[in-house]
Amino acid sequence: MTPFFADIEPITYQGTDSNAELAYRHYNPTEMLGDKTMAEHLRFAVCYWHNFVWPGNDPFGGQTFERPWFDDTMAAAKLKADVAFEMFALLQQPFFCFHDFDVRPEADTLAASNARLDEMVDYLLAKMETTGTRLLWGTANLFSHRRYMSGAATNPDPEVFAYAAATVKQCLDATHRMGGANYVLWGGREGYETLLNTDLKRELEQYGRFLSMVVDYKHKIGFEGTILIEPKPQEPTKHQYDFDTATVYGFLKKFDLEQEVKVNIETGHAVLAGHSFEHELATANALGIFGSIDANRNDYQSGWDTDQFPNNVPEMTLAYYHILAGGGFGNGGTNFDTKIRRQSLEPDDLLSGHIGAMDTCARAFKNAWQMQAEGALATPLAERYAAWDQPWAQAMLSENASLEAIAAEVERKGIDPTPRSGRQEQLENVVNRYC
Ligand code: XUL
Ligand code: CO
Repeated sequence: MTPFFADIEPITYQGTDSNAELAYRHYNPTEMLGDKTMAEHLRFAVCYWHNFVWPGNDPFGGQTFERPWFDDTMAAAKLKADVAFEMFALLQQPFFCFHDFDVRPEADTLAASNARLDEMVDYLLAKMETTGTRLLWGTANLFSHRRYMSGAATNPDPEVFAYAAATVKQCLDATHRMGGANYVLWGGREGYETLLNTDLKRELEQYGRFLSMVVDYKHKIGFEGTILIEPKPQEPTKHQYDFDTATVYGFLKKFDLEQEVKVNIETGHAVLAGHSFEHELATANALGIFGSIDANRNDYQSGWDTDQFPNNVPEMTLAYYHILAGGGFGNGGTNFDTKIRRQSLEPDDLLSGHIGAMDTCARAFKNAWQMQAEGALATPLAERYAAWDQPWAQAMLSENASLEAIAAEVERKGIDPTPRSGRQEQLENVVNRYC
C-alpha cells in the first residue's frame, strides 16, 4: 500500500440515513433491478487521466496538485498505477479507462514508447487480476503532443497520419490484451481552425480511411470490443469533424462503417453542441449507434468543457431513461471523464467526487427504471402516435405511397386535422414525481 489514501476504508453502501462523508447512500452494487444488479446495469468506470495525470492547470495558471508520481520515469508511472488501483479498490467500481499517455511516459522514439506501454500493460494486468477491476475502454492520446497540433488522421502531413496509425495499432493491441470492452477514438484535433489552410474534403477522406483500418485491425486481432467515436463539437479545435451523434452517423454512413462503430456520448459535449444529453442518447438509439457514456457535466454557465462530476439527478434520470429505452448498456458503461476542481487538493476530494457521482447516477437510474416499469412516459407517447396504427396512415409510409394518392385521399375523406395538446407541462410533472 502507498500512503496516499492513508487509512481510508473501502466505501460501502450505508443507505440514505447515513451522514458519513465517504459512503454510498444510493449506489448499492448488489441491489437487484430486474435480473441484474445495480453494478451490472450501471457499469461505472473511473478515468485515469483527470484523476492521476492532470496537474490542476487552467488557461491562466499551472499545477496546483502535488503528487509524488508527477515525474517522467517508469518508477513514477508504477507508483501512479499503484495509487490508481488503490482508489479503484476503495471505490469498488467495476471498470477503469485510460490513454497510452496516462500510464507510460513518452520516450524518444515510438518503438521505445511502445515498449514502455507494454511494460505498463503487464503491470496493470497484474493489478487488474488482484483487484478484479476491468477495462471499459482504452484509447490513444492523439491530441496532447505538438505533432498532433494540426490533427492526427486528418493532418496535412502523412507522417503524422502514419504515426497516429502506428499508435492506435499499439493501443488496440494493449486494449485487447487487457480484455477491454470497447476502444474509444476521440478526435480532439480532428478538425480545423480555419478553412484558409484546410482541405476539408481531403481530411474527411483521410479520417474515413483511418477509421476503416482501425475496424479492419480490430477484426484481424479478434478484438470483440466495440469501436466507439466520442463526438464533441469544439475545444480544443474550433471545428471538430465529430460534432455530434448525427454528424458522426453521416460520416459512418459515407464510409460504410455504421454497423461497426458506435458512439460514446459525453454529457458536457452534448451541451457544447447545443443539445441536451438525452437528445444525443435518443438520436444514437434512433440511428442504432449507441455505445457508452461519459457522464461528466459542464458548468451550466461557463460554456466550455469543465468535466465536472454529475450531480443533477433529473438530467441523469432522463439520460438513463433513454439508455434503458434502447435496451441498456451492452459493452458500454458509465465512465466518469471527470475532474475535481483545481482547488480540491486533498486525496479524499477524489473519493468524494466519485461517491457523489455514483450516488447521483444510482439514484437517477432507479428513477429511470421505475419510470420505464410503469410506462410513465411510454404510455402517453404511444397514445400520442396511436393514430398512426390505422391502416390508411400506415399506407402513407409504404413504398407505393405517393403525394398524389395522399392528396386524393385528403380530398375524398375531407381530412381536416384537429390540433391536440402536446402535454409538455404534465409530462414534466410526471418526471419530477419520479425524481
Ligand atoms: C475530451 C474527452 C476525452 C475523451 C478520451 O473532452 O472527453 O477525455 O473522453 O480521449
Ligand atoms: Co470524454
